[in-house]
Amino acid sequence: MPQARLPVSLYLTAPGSRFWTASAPLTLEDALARAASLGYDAVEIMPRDVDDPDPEALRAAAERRGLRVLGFATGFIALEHGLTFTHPDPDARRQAVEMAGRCLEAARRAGASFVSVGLVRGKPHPGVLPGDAQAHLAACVRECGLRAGDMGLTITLEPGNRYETGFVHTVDEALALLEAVSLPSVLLQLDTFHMNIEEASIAGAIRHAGPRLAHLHLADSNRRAPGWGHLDFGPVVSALREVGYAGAIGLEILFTPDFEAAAGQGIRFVRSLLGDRLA
Ligand SMILES: [Mn+2]
Repeated sequence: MPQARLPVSLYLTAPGSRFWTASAPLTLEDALARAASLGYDAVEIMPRDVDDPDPEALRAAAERRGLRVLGFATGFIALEHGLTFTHPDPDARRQAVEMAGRCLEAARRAGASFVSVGLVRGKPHPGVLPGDAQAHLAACVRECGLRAGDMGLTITLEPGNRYETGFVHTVDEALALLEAVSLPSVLLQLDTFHMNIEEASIAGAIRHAGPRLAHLHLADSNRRAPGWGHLDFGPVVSALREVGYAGAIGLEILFTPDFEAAAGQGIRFVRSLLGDRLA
C-alpha cells in the first residue's frame, strides 16, 4: 500500500503576540498563502490568546489554501498571562490548566491533532522545592492529558533548553514525566534546536524517545532554517527511520533574513533530505 506523503508543517505565531517577530510582519492570511505556495502541507499555531485567532476562521483560511491546521502551542499562557504549571499559587496553576483545556478545545475546532506543552511548564520559583514543582507539573500535565484523551487529541510534551524553561530539558526528563503521568494521550515532541543545546546526541535522543515521539520540530543550531547552521541532519534522518517515525516534520524557525527565504529554505531542505516519505 502506498504511504501517505510525509506532511511538512510551518510553525506560525499569531500576529500581535509576544512571539510575533518583527522579521515576519505578515498577516496570518498572508503567511498561510505563502506557506501553501511554498509547498507546505500544514501549519502549527502559537495563538495570541485562546480564541485569537478564532479556530474556525483559522481552519477555513487554511483549508482555502489546501493547508491543514496540525497543532496548537501553549507558550502564550506563560508569556501573555504569567500562568504556569509550576506556579506556587494553586489558583494560578488551575487557571493555566483551564487555559490549556480551552486550547485543546480550540485545537479540536480547528481540526488539529495535538496541543504542545513547552514554556507553560514555567521556571523555578524561590521557595518552591524542586520535588514539589515536579509534582505540580505532573498533576497539571495529567489533567491536560485526560481532557485531550476525551477529545481524541494528544498532548505533546516538548523538552526545551535551560534558558527558556526550568523543567524538562532532555528526553530522559520528559520520559520520566510521561511515566509519572502515564496516559496514552500524552506523548513526546522533540526539537533539534533544543536538543542541540541539551542532549549528548540528537540521534540518540530520538532513538531513546522511540515510539513515544509524536511530533518533530526541525531547526538548525542557531534556530534558523535547517541547512543554515552547523547541525548534521543525516544522523537525525537515520534515527527517525530506525524508530519508524510516522509523524509530521514541523519547521519552527526564525524568519531571517525574511519569511519567504527562511520558510522556502525549510521546505526545500526537508524535501531534499527526506523526499516525500521517510520509510
Ligand atoms: Mn519547538
